[in-house]
Amino acid sequence: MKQIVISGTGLFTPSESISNDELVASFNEYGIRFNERNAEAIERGEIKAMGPSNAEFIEKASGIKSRFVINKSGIIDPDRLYPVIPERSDEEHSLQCEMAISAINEALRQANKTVDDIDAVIVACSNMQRPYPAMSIEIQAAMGIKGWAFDMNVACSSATFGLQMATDSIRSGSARCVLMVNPEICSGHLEWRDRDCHFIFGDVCTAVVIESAETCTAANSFEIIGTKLQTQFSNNIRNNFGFLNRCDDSGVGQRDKLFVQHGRKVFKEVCPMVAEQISAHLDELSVPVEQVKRMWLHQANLSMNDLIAKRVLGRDFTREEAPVILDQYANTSSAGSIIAFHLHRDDIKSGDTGVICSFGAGYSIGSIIVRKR
Ligand code: CO8
Repeated sequence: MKQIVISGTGLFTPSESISNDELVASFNEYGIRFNERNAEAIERGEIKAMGPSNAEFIEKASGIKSRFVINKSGIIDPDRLYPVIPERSDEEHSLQCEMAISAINEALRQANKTVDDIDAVIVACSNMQRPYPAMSIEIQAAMGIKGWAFDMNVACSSATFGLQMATDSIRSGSARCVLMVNPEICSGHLEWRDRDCHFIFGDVCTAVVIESAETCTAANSFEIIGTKLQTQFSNNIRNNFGFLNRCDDSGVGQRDKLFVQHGRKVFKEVCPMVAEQISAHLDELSVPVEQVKRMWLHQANLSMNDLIAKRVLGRDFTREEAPVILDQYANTSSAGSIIAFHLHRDDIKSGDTGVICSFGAGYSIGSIIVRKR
């Protein structure tokens, strides 16, 4: 079977970051103003008073200390609490395209490739900023790439599902070298006025070059020795925003049109599924767990990752074995495990094995077992 490799990765990080203290200060000010404005209705029991958020709770419950965002001023404006992102003309690059170009250029440099070597672009992320034309086709045109492109969405698991699509395409001969890109603008579909989730997400873009080992000239590359995907329907992470919204006026602008989750249930149900999938995947590939030197896990919650890593490895582990980026980046949906892989792989030795794994809404789980060449 054709050997497929990851030969480069790239990361675009927005210039603005919000600490938990800053986030909580503006949220609490919004809450005070909300409660004052609605004092009578709250008194009558018609509206629920907003409770305060707490920076200590956030770090303890999630491990998140800060998040990068495309626009900070709108999110921390206590009269607003959501980003200001001006619309652009159809002649300008869209925001997702702009983020992607920056990440792609770094990934191409690492892979020692030019745009002429690429013949497919997959944009895989939680939300496209428009339905069509596909974001991937705009990015393809902006980069001057020939061939084909398409968008796909499997929420937080989009990148690992995208990696399998890229691997399958190269193996079947429909592409030689694929760019898989994850431009996540989570700040646009997060309810920053809900204390249960206002701290969870950040914005970022990652890009990965996938190609056949025969064409690879990168200084460092990882062979993809196996990909495994799993989905199981759940309403515990849901967003009802969509093009049918305007067809029922009563639902427009309601809370369910942004990210909603039952965090505790997600935690309880998803952790065992993820650990079982990784263990089963290693077994299928006859890779003893002792050979796993690193787990680049989806970055949603520190306790979740610690639980999964401990279950898979069957022992206590060091931070180097399951690196954390969510402290600085928060949950960046599909990009999280790729950021971890991008930032924490230079010390991996030739022959060492690792696992890239994502999990999230759907439910969806993707594991990619890789070996340093
Ligand atoms: N400050 C103070 N108190 C708070 C806050 C806050 N900010 N938030 C909640 N509380 C309160 C709650 O109201 C609750 O109070 P009470 O007991 O009186 O009801 C108490 O603290 C405990 O709340 P929780 O039970 O919710 O707290 P947890 O310990 O469970 O922590 C977490 C909450 C961090 C959300 C945790 O449950 C978690 O991380 N779960 C897993 C989440 C996860 O992995 N989700 C994946 C979703 S991402 C995905 O799939 C992609 C979707 C697409 C991207 C969307 C982009 C926007």
